[in-house]
Amino acid sequence: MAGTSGKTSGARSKSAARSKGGAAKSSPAIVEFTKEQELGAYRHMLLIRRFEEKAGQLYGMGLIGGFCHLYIGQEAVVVGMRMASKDGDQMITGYRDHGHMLAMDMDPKGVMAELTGRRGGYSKGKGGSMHMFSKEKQFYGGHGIVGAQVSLGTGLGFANRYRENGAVAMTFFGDGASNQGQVYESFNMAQLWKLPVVYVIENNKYGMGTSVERASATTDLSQRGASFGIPGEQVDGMDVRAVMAASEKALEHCRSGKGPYILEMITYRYRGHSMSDPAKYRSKEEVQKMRTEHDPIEQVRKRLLDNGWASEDDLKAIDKEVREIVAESAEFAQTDPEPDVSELYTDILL
Ligand SMILES: Cc1ncc(C[n+]2csc(CCOP(=O)(O)OP(=O)(O)O)c2C)c(N)n1
Ligand SMILES: [Mg+2]
Repeated sequence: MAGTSGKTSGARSKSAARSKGGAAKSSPAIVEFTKEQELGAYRHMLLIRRFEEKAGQLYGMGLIGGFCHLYIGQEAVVVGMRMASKDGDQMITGYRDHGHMLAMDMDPKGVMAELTGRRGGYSKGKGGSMHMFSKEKQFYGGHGIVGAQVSLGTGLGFANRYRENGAVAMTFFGDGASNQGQVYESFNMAQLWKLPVVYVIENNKYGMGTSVERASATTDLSQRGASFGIPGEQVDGMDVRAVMAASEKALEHCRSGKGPYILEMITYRYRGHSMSDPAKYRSKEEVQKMRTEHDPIEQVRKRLLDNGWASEDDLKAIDKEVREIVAESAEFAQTDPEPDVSELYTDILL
């Protein structure tokens, strides 16, 4: 799905991004998608959602050990970004990472098998949910330490600049992570050396059980690079078209040698922080309102139906196809053998 592009329409700029601060930016307009783009985005977001629902089920059945952070609700962010990116661009993120792997076309079987700790998993069943990588697909993890991936992503950008390979490092982190010290050390270096890094802040409104308002002295996270002169924008992260429009602009900025760019994606996670979350910090009504009024997949589904680009039956067929892929991955994740005991001493630093 990389390399696709849509036609830009100025008419719908209201719900798209806004920008201010150091380097003045005009509001990017929403990209009106073609039929193929709508269908592609729909299928990819649905794959992530169904995969995550299945992972949640397997966790409930006791088949997944350790941590498991689901991405449900945030699908448009990673899919829109991926649609704007080119092959060769890298992606790195934190622990809420399954959606990012699927967006980078990693094999759902390998991801699910890693969750259940099986041999065929991306880290041979020894890494689990937060620690998967694929050099082939340009996915660099999967990191459990909040904010750690920001300096690593900046390093990817440094390598791109050094090698002059034209690639951009898409570095994702959360609203909570945006208050970590190494984020600002990275910003300084990235702007000083004009590194090709898009910093994607996924503002899902909470860091574990703490809202952005309670944790952050300033809540417009897109402006966190202002003191370094890094431009930034807030984007409707529930609308895949807005995400793609802003991402295209940010990626182009980086690719043309102007240095890093910040995109704050305003999004929402429907599930708990991890699988063990009492959810006392928000009301059921708040979650329900986001689901019914802003769901990223429903928005595309409605446009497909309204434009006559797909019938209910067509959409059911896509759902069936996606469910089959997910079922196959779950089957593999339960039948593939666990790693051999001898693997206890491999792939580790002693
Ligand atoms: C350095 C560090 N501090 C604290 C934690 C515990 N912790 C795990 S996730 C998290 C919240 C991060 O929230 P955010 O960056 O908004 O990401 P989200 O979970 O919302 O995707 C915290 C504090 C950690 N893993 N690493
Ligand atoms: Mg958060």
